[in-house]
Amino acid sequence: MPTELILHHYPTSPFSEKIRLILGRKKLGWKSVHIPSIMPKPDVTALTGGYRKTPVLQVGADIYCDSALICDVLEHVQPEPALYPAHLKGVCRIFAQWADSTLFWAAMAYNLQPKGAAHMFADAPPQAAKAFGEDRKAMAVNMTRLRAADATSAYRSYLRRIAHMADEHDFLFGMEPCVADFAAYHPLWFTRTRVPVVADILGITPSVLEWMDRMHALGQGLPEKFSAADAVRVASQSEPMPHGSNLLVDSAFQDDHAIALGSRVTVTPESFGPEATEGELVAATRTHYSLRRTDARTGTVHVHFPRIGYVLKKADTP
Ligand SMILES: N[C@@H](CCC(=O)N[C@@H](CS)C(=O)NCC(=O)O)C(=O)O
Repeated sequence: MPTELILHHYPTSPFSEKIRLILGRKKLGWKSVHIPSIMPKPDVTALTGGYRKTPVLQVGADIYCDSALICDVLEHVQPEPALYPAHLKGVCRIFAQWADSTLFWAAMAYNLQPKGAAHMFADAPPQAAKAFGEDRKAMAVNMTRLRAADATSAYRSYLRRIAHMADEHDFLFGMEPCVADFAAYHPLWFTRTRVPVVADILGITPSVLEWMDRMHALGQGLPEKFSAADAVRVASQSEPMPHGSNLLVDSAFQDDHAIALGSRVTVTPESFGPEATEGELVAATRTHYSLRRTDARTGTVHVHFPRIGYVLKKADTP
């Protein structure tokens, strides 16, 4: 059974930074495949069947989409130290979901204000900024875009709230980091490292900066360079893990959509990124969906999505 963790990511991706630090916290070895930050991404979509967001975790012929689901997989692979400590189980997931959505989009609208965006692309050819802007515009479905001034107000308030937590203990909910810390860290990391010209906003909350230093010190585990071609080869030479014994926590069927297992379905992100993945529904559990699909390059793979944040439909329904 394959156990090698292959992370498809790129260095400047915030959600990837969340996962890289969790790999560090859990002291895991992993294969690092750098992927493009804009479309086209032919190797990624050969594995996922359409999903194009970053990061994606591959284990053999099993493809795990979305950092929230990747957290579940890593907790299963290496339970200690825990991302979801028993006494924080509910609150840390709820906080992480807020951080990955509300905090993330306020921070990104702040980060990408004209001064930040100009800095990001200062050394790149002019067409790079244009291509990036067009790519992200095409992804922006079902999204509320904050204006820079409103984003600044929200981001500042959120930083103060996080500071109230960081003032109390080393990490947000106590002396050890949990999933909430990793989710809150990555948008702030982007501000600090990618757009230092607007990072003065972090200076109003010194305890947040100290907490960020502690997060950074967790490291990134043991990455080893790997090529996209090798990753595709690993998928083609592996069988998907049997349902019920893969790296996900649950396997009981939960039918909220009146869609039977074995149906042809699509799974699409609720917002940001309209690309759908189509396949045969092989699992729909309390926490996730799994689709079986076959690609000329990868052979048969199982592509897994979290239930929350994704739309499940019968294929060929509008
Ligand atoms: N809910 C997703 C969000 C992922 C996401 O939005 N990632 C950004 C980069 S950090 C992205 O996909 N940007 C476009 C791209 O990389 O193609 C997750 O938690 O993984």
